[in-house]
Amino acid sequence: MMAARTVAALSCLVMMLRLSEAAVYKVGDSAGWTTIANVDYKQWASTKTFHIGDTILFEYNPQFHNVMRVTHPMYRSCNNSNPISTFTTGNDSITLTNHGHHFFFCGVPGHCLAGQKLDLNVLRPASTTPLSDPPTSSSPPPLTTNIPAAEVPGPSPSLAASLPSPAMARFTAVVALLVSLVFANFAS
Ligand SMILES: [Cu+2]
Repeated sequence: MMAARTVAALSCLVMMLRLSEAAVYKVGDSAGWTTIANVDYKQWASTKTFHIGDTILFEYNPQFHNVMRVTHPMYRSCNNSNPISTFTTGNDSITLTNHGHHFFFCGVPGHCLAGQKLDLNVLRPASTTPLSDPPTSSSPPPLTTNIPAAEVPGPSPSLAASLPSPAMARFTAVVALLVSLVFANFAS
């Protein structure tokens, strides 16, 4: 009972930490990148808010599909003759590095026409997004992307030792929070 509450509190904390980091969106959610599930990728994209630094993940069987990034005219006409880039692993992570529309489709003949196409719009960085905010004294700056502190609940000593001081301060704050959480649970 107590353990379950602690676990719930910890997962809450991890989720809160992840909210401040770049998001990863699996295209099509559980259906993935496919033609058989009749996924409306336009609808899928419209339910998300994409920001620079977010990652989209295309999961599919590479025997049957691929991913091509294309221009808007190519997207509209399902023209696969000259893609900007092509991905074929079946597990393709693409980090969104610039704002505006990003056009993708499956380059296997007929699949784009069948609706396996994705147009997503990455929002222009606003002054309110944490990415462009200058660090303030009241809140520590967000962890840089090459430190996977939010991915592992208990960073190894070597990782902790290599953290720069702002990240170290944040790490210490998180540990303090964890300790207080555990104590709160045991006290109740
Ligand atoms: Cu396909």
